[in-house]
Amino acid sequence: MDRENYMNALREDIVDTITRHLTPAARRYGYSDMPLETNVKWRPMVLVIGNYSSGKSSLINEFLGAKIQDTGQAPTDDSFTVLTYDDSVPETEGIRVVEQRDGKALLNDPEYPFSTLRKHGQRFAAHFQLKKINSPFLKNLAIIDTPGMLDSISERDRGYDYQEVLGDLAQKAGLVLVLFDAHKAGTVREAYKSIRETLTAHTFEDRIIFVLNRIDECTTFNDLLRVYGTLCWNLSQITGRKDIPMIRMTYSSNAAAISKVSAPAFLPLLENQREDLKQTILQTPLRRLDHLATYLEIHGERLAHYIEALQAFNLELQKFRIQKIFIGLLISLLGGGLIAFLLMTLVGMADPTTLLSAGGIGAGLIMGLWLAFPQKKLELKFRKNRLQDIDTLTPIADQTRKDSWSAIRDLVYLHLKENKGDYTLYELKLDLFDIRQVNDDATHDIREALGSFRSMSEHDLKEWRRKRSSREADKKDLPWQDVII
Ligand SMILES: Nc1nc2c(ncn2[C@@H]2O[C@H](COP(=O)(O)OP(=O)(O)OP(=O)(O)O)[C@@H](O)[C@H]2O)c(=O)[nH]1
Ligand SMILES: [Mg+2]
Repeated sequence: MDRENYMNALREDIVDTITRHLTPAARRYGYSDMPLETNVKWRPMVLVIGNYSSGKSSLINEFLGAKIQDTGQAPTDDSFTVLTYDDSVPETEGIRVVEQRDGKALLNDPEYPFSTLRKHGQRFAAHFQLKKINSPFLKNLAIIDTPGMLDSISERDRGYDYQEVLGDLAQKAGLVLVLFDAHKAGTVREAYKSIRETLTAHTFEDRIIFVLNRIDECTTFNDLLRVYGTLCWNLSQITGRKDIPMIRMTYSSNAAAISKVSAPAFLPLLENQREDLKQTILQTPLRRLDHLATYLEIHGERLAHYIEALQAFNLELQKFRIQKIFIGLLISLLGGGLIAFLLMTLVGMADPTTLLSAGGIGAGLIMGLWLAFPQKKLELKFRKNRLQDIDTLTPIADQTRKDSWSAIRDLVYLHLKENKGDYTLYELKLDLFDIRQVNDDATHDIREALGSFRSMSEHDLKEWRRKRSSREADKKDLPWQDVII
């Protein structure tokens, strides 16, 4: 319990840090249209994908401990179903769906992280739903069951972009299970591609798990080895890598029992794999914390770099502007002087006050004209030239900076080109200071808390809870300080 509380507290603190420190600046300066916490604020999610009839729903039912999802031989399910926890009915009364919500409500409810999926339209909304279930398996995570992958022709009839939906969901998920059916160890090339493209290399590696399912249908051990070998070959073809990712083997015992095929002799030897898969899924909240910490670090770095670029540009523009205004001022003073001189020599005007005011008015007019035309034109030219050389705006000394720059370069360019935003250099400076502080202190403290969590004993956790509740009263301004004690 304390372990869960600690993880939840840590998760809340990370999300809170993002909400309070990164999102306001990200939205103000055009780094992101939506709050940065949108994708990460909800509970950890496990996305289950695979060909139709690969046994996704049967396996999920087995984890949940009840027949919640429909199963069947033909393509059975054409909906994305989010399965989450609800304890309003005790599990002793039977595990079941306690509440159901349709896609429209789900996409519009700010409590859930799905608003970004609205872009997939009405047809998708009609194939999206949520079920709340009183299964203890879902206490700390949610599972998303997906419609099975069909051939590419039938995919087109769905009325929404299935691959893109998968990619978007994978981005939000803490773990993606890719299921293969032992009988058709066919590939899921397209889904793999869309997930590969949406997740960055770093997050991809530790988020995806390949599962060879329905292994009870292999009649002999030789048969299993053949199927396993085919799958490895197919995977190396789609991943383009020689080192094959680990493949877990499992089956659904309930489905196997009704299939009436006698269980192969090797099955008991692989029971540990099933348990292993279950444990990996249950570990998702902890892995999710690592992802969250990385998310905070990456966006913290990028956002700081982004603001730095805006600051550098605006500073240069300001300098240029002052220089040109100074030139304009000189020209208008000279012009004013010339007017006074001409009035004196050509018209014979001698009264110094009249001369001064005539010169002054002349200088003012020239300055006005300067600001309205040449100054504006010069500034436009400066913007254009500077944007052509945008890569020199900020120093890019190492690979981290290179990576963050390549992630934000186009955003910075567009923002500056369209001359967006209404902020001062001073505001940029304050926000940059705040975000750098988050990058230096918060991320370090969060990593430390994550590191020590793994080795914390029950006693340590109790002690932590005691200290935390006594601190609750005088909550510090910096959220991460509540966790680190
Ligand atoms: N023998 C055996 N049969 C299984 C296993 N898993 C699923 N099945 C059977 O395979 C069929 C398809 O299972 P589902 O769980 O509906 O598969 P799915 O991947 O959810 O299919 P779609 O929702 O259509 O994409 C059902 O008739 C199940 O009873 C398994 O591990 N062993
Ligand atoms: Mg299904």
